Parts: sequence; C-alpha cells; structure tokens
Amino acid sequence: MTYATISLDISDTTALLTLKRPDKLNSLNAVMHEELAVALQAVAENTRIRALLLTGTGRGFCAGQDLDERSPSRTPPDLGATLDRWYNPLVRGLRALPIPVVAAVNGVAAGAGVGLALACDVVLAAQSASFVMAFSNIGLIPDTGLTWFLPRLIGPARSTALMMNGGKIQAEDAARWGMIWKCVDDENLRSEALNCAQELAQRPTKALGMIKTALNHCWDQNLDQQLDLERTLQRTAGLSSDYEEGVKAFHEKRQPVFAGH
Ligand code: LHQ
Repeated sequence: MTYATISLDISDTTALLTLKRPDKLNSLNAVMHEELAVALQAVAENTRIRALLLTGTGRGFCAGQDLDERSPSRTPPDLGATLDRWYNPLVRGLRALPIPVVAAVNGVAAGAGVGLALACDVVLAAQSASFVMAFSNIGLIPDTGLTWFLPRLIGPARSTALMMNGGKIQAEDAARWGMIWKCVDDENLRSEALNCAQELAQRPTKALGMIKTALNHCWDQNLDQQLDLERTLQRTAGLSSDYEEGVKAFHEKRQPVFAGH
C-alpha cells in the first residue's frame, strides 16, 4: 500500500514506520491518523514481523495534533470525540501489539507526539531531541496516555510541573529522569535504533509480547494479582518452542536461535 504521510518498510522480520510530514514537524492530521491505523493493522496481521521501529523525518519526531486542522470555528469542537476516534485507538494499538515497538525520537516531540513516543516499549532519542508538554500552552490537558505514562515513568512532582508549565526537557534529561531508555548521539540514532529493533526481532517474540502484557497490567494490580498473571503467562511461555530452544542452547553452550513462537 502507498501512503501519503507515512511509510512502512518491512525488511525481513523488522518493520520501519516513518512519519513523513517534515515541514509540519510530522504533526498528526486526519490522513496521517488514517494511515497509521492501517499500517498498525498491517503490522499486527503480519506474523513475520517481530519488531517495529517508529521514527520521524526531518528535524521533528512528531509535534502532536496538526493545529492547522484546528482553526477556531463557530461550532464548539468535541475533542473527546477526536481522542475516541484517533488518539486512543493509536495508543491502545501500540500497547496491544504483541511485538516490541522501538521509538527513535529524531527531534522535537510535542503534545501528543510525546504520548506517541512513550506508548512505545523502548525509546531512544537523539541528543538534540526534546520533549515538549505543549498541551497547557494551548489550554488543553495532556492526552495520548500521558497522564498515565508520565507519572509512572518520572514521578508526580516532575510530571505535574512539566504538564502545568508546558515545559520542555532535553533528551539527556529525559534519559536521566527515566522517561526514555537512552539518549544517543544524533548521528548514531538511526543505526542504534535499527540495531535495537533488529536484535529484539531475533529474541523470543512470544515471551516479549507477554512481557508487554505483564507490564501493561503491573500498575493497576496488587502483588497477588500480578503473581497470578505471571503464572498464567509463564505457563504459556513454558509451552513455547522458544523456551525449549533456549534451554537446549544453554545446555549445548551455544547461542539460541529463536523462531519467535
Ligand atoms: C506545526 C505544529 C503543529 C501544525 C509545528 N501543527 N504545524 C488532541 C486532540 C485534539 C486536538 C488537539 O490536540 C490533541 C493533542 C495535542 O497534540 S495538543 C498539542 C499540539 N501541539 C502543539 O501545541 C505543539 C505546537 N508546536 C510547537 O509548540 C513548536 O512548533 C515546537 C515546540 C514543536 C517546535 O518549535 P520550533 O522548533 O521553534 O519550530 P516551529 O514552531 O518553527 O515549527 C516549524 C514548523 O512546523 C512551523 O511551520 P512554518 O510554516 O512556520 O515553518 C510550525 O507552524 C509547524 N508546526 N507544530 N502541531
């Protein structure tokens, strides 16, 4: 399929999803939302894909909602409907993908662009990248899962201040605060992120998907519930051919070759 605002390139077991509206810092318009939904569905349905890498073109990662589509009008807008239609399915879709999703934040991420990055599983950012909690600058509250992700990642004190003052943090601070996995030199971002995705694609995919499930639930369950969930998931993991291969490779003192099931 040909897309106008994104590209989806599949090479072997890794898919590369690129946001392609560089002149608007890859802000999300209706077409891009449509195309992202189709692309995520295509990734979800393609069982050969074992890792997804998400990045942007140009000097931005994603500047959130395209504000050019949001000119003041006489009809009061229903932003709740916009979230229901586009943003919430996007976050849910990324969290529900049973494969690791790596974000390569190549430049500024603002508003929903921050949420998009943090909805990914492993986030790398270029040294020159920054994260701007732009919502309150235009009279909105953080969405795209940010009121859920951010306090869990960096704690309530830092989250509250950033959300209220519309603040910006640089990638290095984001890494130091535990908001992202790591900050890398600009010129190395693409290769490091690609290596990261390709390496994850060689790992036991089914187990990685279940790690995602366990972590998706860990914040709102008590220890007893989480232990029960671990038991259920581990029972499934224990029946996988990757577990069999992992133990066999250990005994044979060689690297395992995981088939992903
Ligand atoms: C943009 C945008 C943009 C259009 C830069 N739209 N053109 C959900 C539900 C429904 C509605 C509302 O929203 C949401 C969730 C949200 O995401 S709300 C938050 C929306 N995003 C923002 O408020 C961020 C707005 N952008 C900025 O604050 C700055 O552009 C940042 C901090 C991202 C980057 O600043 P600079 O590096 O100084 O770049 P710039 O401002 O010069 O932008 C470059 C170009 O990109 C410029 O166009 P131009 O034609 O003048 O070169 C901007 O107009 C355009 N652009 N963000 N969101």
